[in-house]
Amino acid sequence: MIRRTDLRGRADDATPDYRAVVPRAEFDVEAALDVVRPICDAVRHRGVEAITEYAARFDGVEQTDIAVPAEALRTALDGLDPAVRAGLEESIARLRRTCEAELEHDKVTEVVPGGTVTQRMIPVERVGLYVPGGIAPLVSSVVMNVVPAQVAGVGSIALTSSPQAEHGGLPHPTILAACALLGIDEVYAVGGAQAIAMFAYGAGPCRKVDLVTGPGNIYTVSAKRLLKGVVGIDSEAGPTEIAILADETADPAFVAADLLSQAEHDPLAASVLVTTSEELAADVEAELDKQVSVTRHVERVRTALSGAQSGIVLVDDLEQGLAVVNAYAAEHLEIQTRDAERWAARVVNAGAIFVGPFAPVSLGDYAAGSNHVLPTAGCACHSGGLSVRAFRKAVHVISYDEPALRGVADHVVALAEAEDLPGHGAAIRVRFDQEA
Ligand code: HSO
Ligand code: ZN
Repeated sequence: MIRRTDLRGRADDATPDYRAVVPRAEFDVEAALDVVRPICDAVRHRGVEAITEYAARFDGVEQTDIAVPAEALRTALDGLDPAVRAGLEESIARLRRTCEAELEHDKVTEVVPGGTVTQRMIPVERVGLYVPGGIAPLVSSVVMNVVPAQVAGVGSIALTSSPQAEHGGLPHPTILAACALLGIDEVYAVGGAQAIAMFAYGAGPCRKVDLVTGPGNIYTVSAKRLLKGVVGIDSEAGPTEIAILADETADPAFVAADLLSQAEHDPLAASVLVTTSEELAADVEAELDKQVSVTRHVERVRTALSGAQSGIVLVDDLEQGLAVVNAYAAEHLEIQTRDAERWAARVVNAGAIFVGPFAPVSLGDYAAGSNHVLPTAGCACHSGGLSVRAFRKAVHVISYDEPALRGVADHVVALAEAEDLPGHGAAIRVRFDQEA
């Protein structure tokens, strides 16, 4: 069911290009741009009218209003299963703790006497949060988006999720209940690329936002790429990925269950095991067969595991394994090896790192206190996951008195001359020439 790649003996290649050989999804965001561009243009020019046309076409719902009424949010919370409510409350409390601890405070640096630069952390004023509702109603993504935005101090938070025909054209009731639990009252029943365009341009009752965050499918990821600049975006979070670096000490049942857990998201999900142990590889394959046969979303899981984006990669040793997982830059990376902490400390590219046999990705998906909105498709090379930082801007406030400016005036003038921008130098001189 899952393909194998054997990289043993390749570590001595001059500069092994593991990026080219690790399994990778054929997830062509650029190609999807052609689909997404007319949708975004239509929402820009025709607003709600275009959004409701797409809801009819893609979601099979006839909408009269895209805003979710307050009554529906209240009813959803009243009807929420108590066990799910308790789970959400625990998840919210844990994530809030981490977010509060990570809040950066303003930093004042006295560069010279009388000259200070303050890094002021200013919350983004208005954000639009996207919560996928298509394949599965990702209620936990409500928590992962809303909590950091709230802790960051964002004043205006709007949330959207796709309308569901079986729920009267509203998003899934558990998603609505989570919004109500978190005090979010501006909620829209809009999904896909049209939701990102609604946030970027504003449409009907939804005012334009400054920043859009949240995971999504190829169309929402593509719309985010297209509209970046019109609106701020977090990292591109597309179909999920798990990589596991394991040696012979790993438990094959744990490894297989974790690979399966992310394959369950999407036929395009990627599950990759990088291991030094041929025996573990064989045991994991056997476990996968066993576990897949009794899993609920068997077709989706099989498609994901047998796709080109998934696989078992055999390596000579953990040193080579580390090079492979760093090249892959997985959204989620588990380390199930001897001395797991030590290997984890040397990982440089991963959206989130899960250390040891008792920190599975599923824990992070719901209730570790970490965020599950993470960079995919190799974006972990340059970006981290969603956090309070994403919802704030670090703005420098510059304050110099006269002696402090005088002290650096000649340097500024010299640099301005070097750039052939004498007006810059003059703006310094004018302050002192008047004295002469
Ligand atoms: N693993 C997904 C998040 C998720 N899992 C939501 C379950 N619900 C991407 O990190
Ligand atoms: Zn998940």
